[in-house]
Order: sequence, then structure tokens, then C-alpha cells
Amino acid sequence: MVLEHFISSAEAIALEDQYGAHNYHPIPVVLAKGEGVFLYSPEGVKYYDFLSAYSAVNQGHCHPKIIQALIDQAQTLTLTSRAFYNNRLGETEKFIAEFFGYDKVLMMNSGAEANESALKLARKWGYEKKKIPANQAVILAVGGNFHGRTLGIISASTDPSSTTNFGPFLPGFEILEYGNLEAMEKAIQNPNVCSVWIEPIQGEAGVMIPPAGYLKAVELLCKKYNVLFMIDEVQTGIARTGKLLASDHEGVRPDVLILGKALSGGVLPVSAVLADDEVMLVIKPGQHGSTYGGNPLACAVAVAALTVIKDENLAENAARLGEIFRARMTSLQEKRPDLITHVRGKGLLNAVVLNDSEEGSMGWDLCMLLAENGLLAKPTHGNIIRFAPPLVMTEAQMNDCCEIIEKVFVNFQI
Ligand code: IF1
Repeated sequence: MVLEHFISSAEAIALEDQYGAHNYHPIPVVLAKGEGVFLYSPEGVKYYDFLSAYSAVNQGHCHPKIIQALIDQAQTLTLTSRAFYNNRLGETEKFIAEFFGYDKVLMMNSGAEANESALKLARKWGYEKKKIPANQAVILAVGGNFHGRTLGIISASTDPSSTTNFGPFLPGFEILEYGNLEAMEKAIQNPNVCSVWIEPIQGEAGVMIPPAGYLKAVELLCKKYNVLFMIDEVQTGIARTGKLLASDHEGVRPDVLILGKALSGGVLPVSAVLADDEVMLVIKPGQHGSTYGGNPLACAVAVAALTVIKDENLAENAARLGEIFRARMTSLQEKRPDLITHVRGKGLLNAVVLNDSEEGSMGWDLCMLLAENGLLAKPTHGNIIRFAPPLVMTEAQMNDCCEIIEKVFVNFQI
């Protein structure tokens, strides 16, 4: 199937190189069409998508029900700004609040904006409810975090590629070792701490899963020391790890829940912060906002995207297919222990760790070979490949993809 009306892959790359910022180093594959778990190049080359746009396309590319909701609303009303009410926001806030079990929702656009909104909420709650002295609030973050690319967020980053030459940074963060409860218990006793802010599994760090019980123990420390537990589920949420939220694996309920990406099924940017009244109502009219936050189009798409997650039991599917994937990768590791050192993940957020350095090229080289064999993935570091297909994948498709990965890895010459 050659999709004639698209420019060629070569032209697309050349145009981006000449006219676009060079802020990415993509795998040299051009995509022109997406459908379910498949992506197609302008020339019609078919790929399995094993990245899902970093877990934004959990529902599969161009899911018909989400697209239909988009089309219907796009022909009716797209944006009013919050200067006025619109007929979609209130019902959507109710739907999302009840879907996740919170009193209220603050709708934004990107995951970074939702995280920035959460930081502001936590600080304001700290001053007005916990009575932290003005401008003394401290937020506990962890090494290896990724919450977005804004200056406020990277002020807590430990990744030089996110921070070098972007200073000076926002004060008020203390960075702890991820998974280290002792460090957390010590730091959280500072009365100026307003919140803990972590991912339940660190995606970009290479699908780093904290020790069992860590999240629950942090939740108990937050309750003991009157600190908000803010959990960034932008990448791990919306069924990706085999439950609606990764926090659900430990029965943890964040005080502030941060969502994005698959909240809109990869159709347009929609993010949200969820909290109960005691926290959410510290922000008063005129103290925070966004032109597009909670626009009618975003509302229609978000409701459809969440409905698909529930109606198609995508969390259960992710859990089941994740078991199959990790079992196949573990037996692949036994065939190539010289190549694979770890297989880890939850649901359909998985990583294969390679016997190479972080600065090495093995991850890239393998992803290039995977692309030649019809499967798209990208390394998070030189030695870690994240595998995260859409959650709508069937067992037959998963087995097909494992065949491709096994073929490439078994024949890979170090
Ligand atoms: C890029 C990484 C992943 C996120 C978590 C907030 C955000 C993200 C846990 C911000 C976004 C994206 C951003 C994109 C690549 C991708 C990424 F490599 F950057 F780190 F997934 F791991 N919290 N992650 O993962 O959401 O503002 O992007 O909507 O910046 O390269 P956003």
C-alpha cells in the first residue's frame, strides 16, 4: 500500500532537518499513518509500534471511538477559554473525578503543565494549610526523575541532558535516592516539607521499579508528617502497568494524582491534576489557568479515551500480555546472556537491559535492526530498550512481536 498523497520519507527527514529545531535524534523512520498497534511509512512500510508515543497511545492509533468523539465535538465547539462556562467541562470533570475517585480535577494540556500545576498546588497548600513560613516550602523529589521539560520541573532533575546550561533553577527541592526509605524518613521530618513528588515506576530512567512496599511506606510517612503525596502517573497511568494506575499495585492513593498522555489516547494534549477539596480548593479564581485547559474538544476526547480503557478491559490485557512478554524475554536472556542482563517491567511497560554502557550504542543498533524487521522501539539509554506497545494488542500480535525481537537478538553480533 503506497500512500501516494504523502511526501516521501527522505523528503520528510530533509525538511525537518532544514526547518526544525534539532531537539531530537529520532530513529530514521518516517510515519504517515497509524491504526491500532500498527504504523505505516509514507511508502507503506508496516511496523508494530512498541513505543506508543511514550505511552500516550495506550488505546491504539486513531481509535475509532476516540476519533469519532473528536470529529463530533470539532464540528460543534472547540474552545471557549475559561472566561465563560462551556457545556462539556463540568460533566467531564465529574466523569474523571469519579473514574479515579477524587473530589476534583484541574484540567491542563501537557504532562509538564500538570506537574507544574501540582507543584504550585503543593506549595500553596503548604503555606495556607500546613503553615510553612513564606517561600520556605520544600518538595522532596528523587534521583532519576522525569516529569517534563519546563524550568520548574528540571530544577529537580538529576539528568545533565535535561539541565546543562538551562540554569539558574527553582529553589525548594531536595533530591533523595529513589527507593531509599531511610533517606525519605529523615528528610520528610523537616516541617517545611509540603510534598513528596515521584513516579511510581521511573519510565525514562529505564523502567526502574522501586522495592516492593516503598510506595506504601512513603504514603504512611506522608500521612504521619502531614505531607502531600504527589504521584506522577503521566506515563504509568491509564492502564499501562496492568492496573488503572501503577499506584494501585500497592493500594496507594496519591493525595495529588498527575495524569497526561493516554488520558487523550494520543489524539491531542490533555492532562489533569486530581485531588480532594482540602487540597484543590487552596487555588482560588484567577490564581492559575491555561487558555486550552479543559477545552470542549479535550473534554470529549478524554471521556472517550477513558471509556475505551474501561470498555475494552485494557488494564487486564496489559497485565496478561506483559506476563507473556517478560517470560519470552527472560527465555531470550537465557539464550543470549552475553547480550541481555535484565528484563523488568509491569504490565506493558517493560525494559530489556543490555550488556553495554549507558553511553554505548547497542540499544540504538538493536532498535535499528528491529525497525528493519518491522518493529519500532527506542532506547532510553545506550543500554536500555523500553518496550511499550499499545494496550489493545492481541496475544497473537504479541507473539508475532516477540518472534521479531527474538530473531533480531539471537542473530545480533556483539
Ligand atoms: C520528551 C522522556 C518518557 C513523563 C512523565 C511527565 C511527562 C513525561 C512520567 C511530561 C513525558 C515524554 C516526554 C518526551 C519523551 C517522553 C519521555 F523520554 F522524555 F522521559 F516518556 F520517558 N511525567 N515523557 O514521562 O509530559 O509534557 O511531555 O506531555 O520530552 O522527550 P509532556
